[in-house]
Amino acid sequence: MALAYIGLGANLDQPQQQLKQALRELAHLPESSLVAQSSLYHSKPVGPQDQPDYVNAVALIETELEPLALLDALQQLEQDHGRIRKRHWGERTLDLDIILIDDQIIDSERLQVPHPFAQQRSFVLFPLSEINPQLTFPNGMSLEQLLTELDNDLIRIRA
Ligand code: ROI
Repeated sequence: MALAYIGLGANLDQPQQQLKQALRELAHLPESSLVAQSSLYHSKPVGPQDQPDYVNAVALIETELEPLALLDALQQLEQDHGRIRKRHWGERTLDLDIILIDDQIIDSERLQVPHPFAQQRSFVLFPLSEINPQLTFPNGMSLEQLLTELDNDLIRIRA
């Protein structure tokens, strides 16, 4: 049994609805259960600025799936949401990223865990801190320390 943090993001086709639906679907992943979810947040795009703002969130799941089986399941969900990806670092209907799996470090062609950019991204770290403010990354960096170096440019969406 592993604990996995999943980052959710969307900026096309009613992004709030995309994320709410995706959270319900995460709760029904095989051999898994949803343990916690952050609020939804509006965030300014990282990458090309000529794209809509994003809605972001983080979920914590408990799963018996192996990392690559989890990745397959998440990619299937992205497909089910009719994922459109127009360009690198561009707009998308649903993005599901594995941020962390326990203290595992995975560096394979298909999957890098922790997510390589997670430690620099406010749209990952602030929702993460809502779920687990005491979190420490496998490289020893604490979430608390990382957050002091980042502007909180997110706007929490009222439920
Ligand atoms: N920017 C924001 N704000 N939120 C995201 O989820 C997101 N996802 C991405 C890129 C294009 C890097 N920018 C993002 O993949």
